[in-house]
Amino acid sequence: MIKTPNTSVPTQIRLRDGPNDHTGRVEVFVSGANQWGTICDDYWDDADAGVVCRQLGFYGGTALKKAPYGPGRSSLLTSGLQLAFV
Ligand SMILES: [Ca+2]
Repeated sequence: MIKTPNTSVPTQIRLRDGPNDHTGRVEVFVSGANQWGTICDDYWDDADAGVVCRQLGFYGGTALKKAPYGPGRSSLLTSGLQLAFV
């Protein structure tokens, strides 16, 4: 479950444009907009990365900032995302 500031909706997550299948830019599917969006790195930390990676079936994750795998093509940007396991 991903919590955004004002909604709490099941959604999809994927990694894009990384050097392997367990590294990349995090993108979330925003069902309201019906499109994939990228995550701004405000408040983005290892705790959030851990939630994303476990949701993708990995043991844990490390947060990288400053878009090392590019800004993505989507104009949809989710900012201030705080992730937690519920
Ligand atoms: Ca955080």
